[in-house]
Amino acid sequence: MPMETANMFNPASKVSKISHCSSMEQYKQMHAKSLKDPEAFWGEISKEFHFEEKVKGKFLDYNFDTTKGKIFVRWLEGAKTNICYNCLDRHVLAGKGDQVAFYWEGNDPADAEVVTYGELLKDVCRVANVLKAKGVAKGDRVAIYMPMVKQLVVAMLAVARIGAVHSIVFGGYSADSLADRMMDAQASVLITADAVWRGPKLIALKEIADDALKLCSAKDLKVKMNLVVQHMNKVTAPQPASNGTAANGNVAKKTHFDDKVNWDPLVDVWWHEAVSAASSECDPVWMDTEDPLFMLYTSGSTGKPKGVQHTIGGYMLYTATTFKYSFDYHQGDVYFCTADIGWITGHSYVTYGPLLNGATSVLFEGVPTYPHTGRFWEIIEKYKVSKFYTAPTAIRALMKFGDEPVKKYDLSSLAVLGSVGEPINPEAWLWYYRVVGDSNVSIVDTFWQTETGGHVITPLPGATPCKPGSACFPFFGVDVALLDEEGREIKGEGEGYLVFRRPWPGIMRTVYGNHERFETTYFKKFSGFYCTGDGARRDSDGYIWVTGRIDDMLNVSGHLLSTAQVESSLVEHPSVAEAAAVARPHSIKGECLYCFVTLTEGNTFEDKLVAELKNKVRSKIGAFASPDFIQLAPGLPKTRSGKIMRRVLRKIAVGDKDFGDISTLADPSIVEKLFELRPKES
Ligand code: 6R9
Repeated sequence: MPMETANMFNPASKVSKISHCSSMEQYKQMHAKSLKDPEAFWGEISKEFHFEEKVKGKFLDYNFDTTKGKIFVRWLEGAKTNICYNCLDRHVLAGKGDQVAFYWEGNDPADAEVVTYGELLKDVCRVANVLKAKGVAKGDRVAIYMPMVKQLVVAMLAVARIGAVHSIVFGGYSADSLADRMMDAQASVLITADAVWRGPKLIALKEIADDALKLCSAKDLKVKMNLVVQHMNKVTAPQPASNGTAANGNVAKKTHFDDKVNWDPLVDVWWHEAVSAASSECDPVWMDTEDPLFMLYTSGSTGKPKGVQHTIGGYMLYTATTFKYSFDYHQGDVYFCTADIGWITGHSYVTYGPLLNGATSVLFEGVPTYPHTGRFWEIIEKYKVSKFYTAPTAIRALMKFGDEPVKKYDLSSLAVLGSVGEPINPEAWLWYYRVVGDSNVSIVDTFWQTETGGHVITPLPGATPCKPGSACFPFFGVDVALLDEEGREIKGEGEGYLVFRRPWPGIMRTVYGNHERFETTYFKKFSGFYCTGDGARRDSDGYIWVTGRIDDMLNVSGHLLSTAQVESSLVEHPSVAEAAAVARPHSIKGECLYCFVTLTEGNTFEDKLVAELKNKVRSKIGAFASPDFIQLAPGLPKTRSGKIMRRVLRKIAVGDKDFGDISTLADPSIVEKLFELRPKES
């Protein structure tokens, strides 16, 4: 293939004839216009949406420079809108009430449901009325802890409809994590479900939520209602195989759900009972564009998660526009994003972006390998999916089963394949392109963050010739710069801190309840720039290659964790005096956790302790954070000022003796000792 020798992949023929942006020329013009005249660029786009009142103040006002005062960003000042109205009513009023909004595909292939825009609107209004009747009003925070079911989308839109603020906590988080987030947000209502099957595993959401509510009430947070979706009676349970293991060979912890959830009549309310009694009409509350829409917690380098807060107007324009251009969305497409709504990708590209465009999507409850390793491909064939969006960790996990599970299905409907969550290695990129995409699709490697609201660096199908592993070029409105340690700009080729010089509409506005933390985390390091915390390289053709985090963050299967968060869970164990966590490359997860623990006097390092420590991290943070390796550390490599030299620990984790300069360590001899104590299986 000639394109391959040049290491450049031209935009696929499938989309190039019709794409919204069909050449690099057009991309460059649009990008230049978006920077030169943001008001004209986004003003034109905003005409597609309903604003109850027009902009009265400045279209864009901001300060990115901590030396000049408070950091702030305001778009569309004085305008009033409602994002739920724009996601639903606008399409229903335009006669699209019967169009499918979601094909819900259950954990078991036998479970499926279709939801139209019209039905979604009615359900949303009913739930909005239930919330209103409980006294939930504009600005109140509602926590949501749910599986990937349509009621999750309904819940978030109902909250937005009445001007309240949603705070969704991923269903894989532990009771502690849920309680921490609810307390930080001071949430007055929780919405959850009885339980869910994820692959062969049962996740008892209500039980976990009950534990979280106990923790909240011990700290004086009064939760008015726990609205519970009854889900388990509608779904097919995994069939245990005759040898007592569940269908795919993994032993399920529980293989049945006994229908009995604990019930506290003072707070617990069944969703189906409340909703069936509620009216299916509910006027939207017209909100200021800069009113908060939601907060979503993301790991912070000090350990305590940050409530990243997004506002309504800018987020609406940005998620809608990135969805339209990055996936080259057209009416008639069927779109499938595999991310859980509990993460930002699900917020922006399962719910808001697609619905704002009136798109038809697949909402998938399950996992890629259940009941078989071709499940994604089976779903793509079943619904004739044209745009597909997943994470490198899933691609790598599926790659290891070879091409055969992919080739079993007709994937000819695919035109755009997206990737998100971490840098995608060229090998996985090429497999995605060739095997899944039959060398006839556009791959979009979308770089962005919870904080950015939507894609900030991404190729555009039909326009951008791709290089495998590069996220390519900035999206409209995004002004990229690379800086060196001293804050000097690196022009042309080079590597440095990835920063943005000005706000795009979807950027976060604050850390909930802690504006100072927002300023210090993102703006203190380089005055006048938003700092992503990632490093990046610009090549001689101007392509951006994101190289990964340059702070103390770990990226496990595309989920960010901070070293501090993991370490503080470990030291909670009475046998642990001190701990240090680093990332070690992992063929499927991208990175996995490798932890070092120093024990308190009188304790011995044995398998039982290792198991307990792994469990500790699981129960404090969530199963996805479970460390792969834990090793004994008689001491940690610290500088004389007491800072742990993590680069040395990273070397030990991979068995590399090339430690570099360790002369600044208080006790350099500890490094050899640690190397010797590496666990055998590592
Ligand atoms: C959307 C999301 C953000 C961090 C980000 C970076 C990494 C995400 C990437 C990528 C390279 C990509 N990241 N997408 N790195 N290429 N296409 O993942 O948000 O969970 O906040 O994580 O993920 O390190 O800073 P979030």
